[in-house]
Amino acid sequence: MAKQRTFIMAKPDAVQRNLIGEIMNRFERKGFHLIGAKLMNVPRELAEEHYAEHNAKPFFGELVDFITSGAVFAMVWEGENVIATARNMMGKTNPAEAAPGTIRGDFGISMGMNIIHGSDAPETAEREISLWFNQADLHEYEKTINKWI
Ligand code: DAT
Ligand code: MG
Repeated sequence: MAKQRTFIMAKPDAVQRNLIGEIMNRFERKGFHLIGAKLMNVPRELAEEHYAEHNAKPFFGELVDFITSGAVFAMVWEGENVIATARNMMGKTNPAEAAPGTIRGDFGISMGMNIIHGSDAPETAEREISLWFNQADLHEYEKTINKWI
């Protein structure tokens, strides 16, 4: 399995509820490698571009309102099969259906306030990473534990 990178975002509800550390802790303990991270308020155009696949859906306006309603914490994580594994760690989109032990299952409130975003496929990850991060803000560095994970 090849090493991948994925875009993960702690949504405004996660930031407001002091869950940034909890989320990062789960990815760190799982053995993933942090490549970039930033706290930011999201410009409306960026939120619309990020969620462009949903722009014809009835919830699109609400979704963009929510993502721009407070600061988010954007991250890029690297590791073996990280894209699909992160989606499993997040749990189903609807927190009511997300299994206990997943991030959304443990902390999510509703379909809107579901704590976290994660890229859903390699092409999406590439698109989202370049949409949210400048190359200069992505950092390659070695950890000596790498040979174990
Ligand atoms: P995911 O975030 O699991 O990739 P998605 O891409 O289908 O899910 O939808 C993006 C976000 O839009 C999702 O995290 C929450 C919101 N959303 C999705 N379906 C919705 C719905 N039926 N009503 C309200 N919000 C919805
Ligand atoms: Mg999605």
